[in-house]
Amino acid sequence: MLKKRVIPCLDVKDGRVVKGVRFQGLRDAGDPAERAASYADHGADEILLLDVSATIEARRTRLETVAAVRERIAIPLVVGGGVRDEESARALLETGADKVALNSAAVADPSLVTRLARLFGAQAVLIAIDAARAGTSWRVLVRSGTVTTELDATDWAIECERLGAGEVLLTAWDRDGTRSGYELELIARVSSAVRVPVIASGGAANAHHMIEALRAGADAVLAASIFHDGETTVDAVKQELRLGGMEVRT
Ligand code: 0VR
Repeated sequence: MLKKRVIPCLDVKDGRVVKGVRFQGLRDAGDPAERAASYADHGADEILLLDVSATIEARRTRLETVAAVRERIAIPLVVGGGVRDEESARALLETGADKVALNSAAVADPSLVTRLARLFGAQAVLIAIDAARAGTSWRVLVRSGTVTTELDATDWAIECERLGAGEVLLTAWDRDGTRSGYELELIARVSSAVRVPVIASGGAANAHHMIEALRAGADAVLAASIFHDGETTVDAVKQELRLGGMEVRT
């Protein structure tokens, strides 16, 4: 049984960690390198750095953020936000990211998934799917949740696996920052539809929510709010996951 991963997420805007609800009302949540080092010291299995800066200029400075975080942690580092093409992906990987996460650019040009997987390996390419509930299914959102596409989230995950993505980062927009629990039905649908690992994201309030998401089929659980606000720590939730019968790395 593959060990389950706990992945703190650092949403970064203009070089600072931020956190909001449904991607809105972003408040300052500290320095990325300090946060990453602390989470790694407390047993994080991986760190996701998600650049949510709007301006291209702010995005240029994010390589400094990636380098600063890279210096502080030895665990895998995933970087997403504004990955548009081979050049921007290569710049991130050369700066120290182990994997890149694609969202809007992949929706705009699905062949980019295949090109990056061929260049860097499937294991280095995540498809980040931000999904908003639409009746009994979920639609794919792009551009930081501001544009709803016609794409069904599960169909899109299947397509991206076919195109060569090595992992799915599945964020439930409705749940983001709400501490109301993960979107379990969405996780179950996507994780039963693809063979690649699925990272559940959005809504975690505690280890119980994480156990629910893992039992629904996720291979890893991502959280931001509860870690940034100090409500719990990575090692505390991993201890509870173990007690809940989950295989986690020590
Ligand atoms: P919580 O654990 O509920 O705080 O959320 C985890 C995860 O959903 C968020 O850290 C992250 O995916 C939110 N994403 C975006 C964004 C945040 C601000 C602006 C844009 C985006 O485009 O994903």
